[in-house]
Amino acid sequence: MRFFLSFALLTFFGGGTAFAHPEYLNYFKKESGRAINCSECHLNPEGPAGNGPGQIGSLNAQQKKMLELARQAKPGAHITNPILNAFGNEILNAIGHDKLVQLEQDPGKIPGLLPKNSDLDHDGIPDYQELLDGTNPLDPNDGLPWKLFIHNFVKNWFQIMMIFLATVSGIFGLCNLILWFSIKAKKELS
Ligand SMILES: [Ca+2]
Repeated sequence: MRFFLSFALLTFFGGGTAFAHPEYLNYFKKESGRAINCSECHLNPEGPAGNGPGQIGSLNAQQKKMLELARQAKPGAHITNPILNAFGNEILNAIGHDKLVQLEQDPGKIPGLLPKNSDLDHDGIPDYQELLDGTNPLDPNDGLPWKLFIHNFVKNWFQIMMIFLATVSGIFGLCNLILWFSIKAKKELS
């Protein structure tokens, strides 16, 4: 499972200097016990520094303006940072740039500041919880197995119940058919 917090490169959050901020990454890596990489929050799995797709060096003039606006994001903003993915932007807009930079020293507060009902990949596990779990909030197939099981069971309980009833009915019918053949055979022999 790929993970996360490319927070390692919330570079951009730091005010424009392209260097890594390992505090976020180290915190959630330790808390979840899972491997984490930049693609959790950034468009490029290598993070923001570089000239590849989704990295600062590849931004055009308009995207650079968006990046500047993102550096001024306040809590509740609706800004798209061109180097962040949907989850990275969710964090930025929920917390705001300045507060997020402050939380570099206390990353454990970040999940509590995210929307409680946001589930970007619709897998039934809220984004903030996936952050804590070390799973990818943008991948519906990446989640703690038992949480995904519960979500899918609740979501598909009617179909599961119908399959169960059909199976039980089929077995019951087959048993009675065998019994009928057995009785008939005994009568013919006697
Ligand atoms: Ca989710």
